[in-house]
Amino acid sequence: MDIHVPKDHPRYQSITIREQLVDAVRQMIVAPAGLIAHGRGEAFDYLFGEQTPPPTFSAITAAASSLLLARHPVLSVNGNLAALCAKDVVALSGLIGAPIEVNLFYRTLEREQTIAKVLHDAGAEEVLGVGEAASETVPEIGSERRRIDPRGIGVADVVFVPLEDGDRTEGLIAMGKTVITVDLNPLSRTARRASITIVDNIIRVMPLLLKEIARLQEESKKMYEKFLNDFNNTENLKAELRFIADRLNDFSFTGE
Ligand code: PTJ
Repeated sequence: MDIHVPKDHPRYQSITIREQLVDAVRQMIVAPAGLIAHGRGEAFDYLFGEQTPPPTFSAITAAASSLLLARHPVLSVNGNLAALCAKDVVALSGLIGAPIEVNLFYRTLEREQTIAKVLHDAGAEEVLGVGEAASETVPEIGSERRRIDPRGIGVADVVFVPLEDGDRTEGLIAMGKTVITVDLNPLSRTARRASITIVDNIIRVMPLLLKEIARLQEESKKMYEKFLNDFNNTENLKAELRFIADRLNDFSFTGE
């Protein structure tokens, strides 16, 4: 179904993104549950005023530093990320020399291949994790998401896994990997267990992260280490929650 949304509609971007995801479900890029996940994200985005919350900028700096310091950074891509940000994922991969790996919660070979095609069409030369290539497993995970590619997440020291589920975050952390996630929900298990959680909409995060990495490339390794040492994920999540609480408190007095 083609719907026409006027560009000056106050919810133009949000409606356009929804339509993009609905269309991606039809193409089997996004899992049906991906729409529910997106709706949950949208609810939190409302609480943040649909803008990058101030505490998130230090998480982006820490994430950029961690990716620049990594020996084997890997970008893990699921259906939602492929549907929303394929071009930016490919740009990030090129900027830091990180392989891209498809890793799905609702894993079928057909979806893996379809998502790999989306990434190839966006400019990716190689996409790991498809079919038999994902021959290793993350211990202690029951779902199909335990499968990883030995050339990708298997050897990674730092894994960028936006919109992730809690089990795999814990599994990757238990394997000794640094986990960078993006999650609009600062209360999720992923947000709390990850090494670095960027609390914001992935749509806004990718351009900000690309810009921050380009800026930091001028800096020294010592500076990256300093930015990382200065960052504390738990404290950052508390600051995100205080930001929401203050906003709601203001609304509760002014009503607007
Ligand atoms: O493509 P697959 O098969 O790997 O499945 C992907 C989903 C997202 C369906 C799967 O990983 C899943 O069920 O994830 P969860 O456990 O629902 O977690 C997704 C998290 O992403 C939730 O905490 C949402 O708040 C968050 N989220 C959703 N959309 C966005 C988001 N965070 C940032 N930006 C978004 N656009």
